[in-house]
Amino acid sequence: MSKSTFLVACVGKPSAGKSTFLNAVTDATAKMGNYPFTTIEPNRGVAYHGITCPCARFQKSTLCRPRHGHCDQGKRFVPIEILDIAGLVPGASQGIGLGNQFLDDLRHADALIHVVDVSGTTDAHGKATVGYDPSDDIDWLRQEIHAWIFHNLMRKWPGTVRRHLAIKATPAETLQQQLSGYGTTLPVVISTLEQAQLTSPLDQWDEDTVHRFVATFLKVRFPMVIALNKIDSTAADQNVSKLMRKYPSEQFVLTSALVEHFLKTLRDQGYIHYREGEEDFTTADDDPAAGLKPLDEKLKGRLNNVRDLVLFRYGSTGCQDVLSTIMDTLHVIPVFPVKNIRNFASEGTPQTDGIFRDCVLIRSGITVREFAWKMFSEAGKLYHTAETVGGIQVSLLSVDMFPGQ
Ligand SMILES: Nc1nc2c(ncn2[C@@H]2O[C@H](COP(=O)(O)OP(=O)(O)OP(=O)(O)O)[C@@H](O)[C@H]2O)c(=O)[nH]1
Ligand SMILES: [Mg+2]
Repeated sequence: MSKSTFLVACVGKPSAGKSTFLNAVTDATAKMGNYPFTTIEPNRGVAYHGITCPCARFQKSTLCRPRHGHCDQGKRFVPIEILDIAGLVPGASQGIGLGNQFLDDLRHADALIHVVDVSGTTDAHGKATVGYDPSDDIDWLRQEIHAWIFHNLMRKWPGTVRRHLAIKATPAETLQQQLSGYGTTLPVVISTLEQAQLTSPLDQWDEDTVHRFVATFLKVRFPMVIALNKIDSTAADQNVSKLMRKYPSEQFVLTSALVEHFLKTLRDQGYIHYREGEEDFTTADDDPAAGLKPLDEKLKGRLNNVRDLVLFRYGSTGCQDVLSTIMDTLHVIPVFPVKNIRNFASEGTPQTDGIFRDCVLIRSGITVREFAWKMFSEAGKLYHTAETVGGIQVSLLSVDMFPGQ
């Protein structure tokens, strides 16, 4: 995947279902297991976000040839990279469990999915139990990510402040430099300072001020959607209501990663017709002419349970909804960088090689400079060699520039 691919990382305690979720929404085949720390090395997979491609409105669909993903007559499927990391436990930022090196895997994520096990069958360390109340999991996980960033900042704080005073930098410039390892740009730091209402000089900041900064930075830099997973289990309803009452302003999506993965597997084996995110599937019994393999009694029973416990009750397995919720709440927009604004060809390739070859998903409100930074070597160059149209330097071609798109 290129550096500019939108990256979403799954976080959560061991056995919450992060790897199952990854396998459910991508073609990855990550190891899944009902014991803690099944995943040690991060797993990656590619999911697709469906958007309208501008090739359709210019009646040029036959020329559209995406470099990544694909375009089906104007319906474009843009790749999103999903990262699944090792489970985090309380104290992870201080090295407990498998330690804090795994937090480093999150540094370049554009957004996080916190996979929470609402079945109550695994404790905070991912060990099998009964009747566990998951309502504290959201707080402690956020605290661990907070502590990881806070400690990284505080370790170098005296030196940071000395240098800050010596070179007379602005607080935003100094903090951006300290946070550059998290792919942080100056506008992100400025926005964090504004939202946290921090105006005092950096050399007057105490630990509480740094905590306030980090808490806001976390929200701005690593926005999070929470997948309440294992809704197919018996205690799920009760725990879901508890969590929703406790956190009325969080973005929750109810999921059964296991069911989504199961349905995709049966589809690939020719037992059912099923499309990701749909509210039902078709079996040979439902439609004898569909060319599907017959089901034995055991499979029929399992599929009946899937309908009763998940699909009829919740409308879908929720896994695709997690991705669309991220795209909606972050106001992610597609941008199509082109070399030539008249024929939509790309840098370095003639129009005969196809048009609208690149599509980058970005959070709306991003500046051209930030975008060029995000694309770095690939589009940084495009940005500098952009066309002049009617006396105006046009750096980017974005769907936002097409009214009615
Ligand atoms: N009932 C049910 N079980 C699930 C669901 N998702 C995952 N599981 C089960 O939960 C267990 C843990 O799943 P994994 O995907 O390996 O969990 P993980 O979060 O990646 O765990 P670590 O790699 O140890 O951090 C497995 O036995 C899965 O089958 C679900 O939606 N419903
Ligand atoms: Mg795993």
